[in-house]
Amino acid sequence: MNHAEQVRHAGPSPLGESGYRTGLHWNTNSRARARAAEVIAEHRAEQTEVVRDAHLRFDWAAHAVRSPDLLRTVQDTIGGSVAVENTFLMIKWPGRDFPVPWHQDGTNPRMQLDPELSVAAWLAVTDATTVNGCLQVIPGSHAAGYLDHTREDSDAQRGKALGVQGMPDGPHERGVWLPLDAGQACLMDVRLIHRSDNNTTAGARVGLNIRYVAPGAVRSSSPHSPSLYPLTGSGW
Ligand SMILES: O=C(O)CCC(=O)C(=O)O
Repeated sequence: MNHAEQVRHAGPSPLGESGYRTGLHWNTNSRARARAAEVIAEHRAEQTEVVRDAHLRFDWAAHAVRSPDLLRTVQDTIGGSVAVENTFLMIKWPGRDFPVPWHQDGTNPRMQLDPELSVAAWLAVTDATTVNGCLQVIPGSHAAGYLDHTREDSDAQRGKALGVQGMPDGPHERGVWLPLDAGQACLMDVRLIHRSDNNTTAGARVGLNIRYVAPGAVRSSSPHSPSLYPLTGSGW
């Protein structure tokens, strides 16, 4: 997929005017915290910030992507046939400089997701607060469609998303914080502009990022299209 083949996809969101939904649960608070403690213990020595393919590596994450409240809402949003296109854990360690710039989950130089047929989820494994790096979103920002992003650089190798061009490095006047307790989740339109800040607390913050797709959602430049992990329905 070269630049000319990218589609802007401006327009309304299957998640309504705001382009996101909160109030979802993927686990109980205490079980989520127990999973977070395991993740933190495993990765503390290396201070790993991004753990890819969490749903293939951890049983708890494989269960999380199918958690009933979340999956039902995903199906209501993009239809009954749902697969996981991508997951990763993001760990923000105390004292590390690791802000995630304003970005959109549904586009990168290698692929683009159809926003009618895909949705992004962010699951709080620890509590996520305004001081440890919870998400900030710009409500309604999906409506302008996919925007130009900065070029890939060393940050991308580190696992960080590419930033939307022209956005500030920090908070935005229209930005809304989305603090979540461990065990809670939110869904976002894949065009919704969002970021997360540094963790300024003494404890690690852990979040599980998921991209869900329906059949036909992925446009890819790679001869090896992403391998999907079907959860429900047919057409895969
Ligand atoms: O986990 C985070 O802090 C945000 C990650 C995120 O939005 C992303 O990398 O797509």
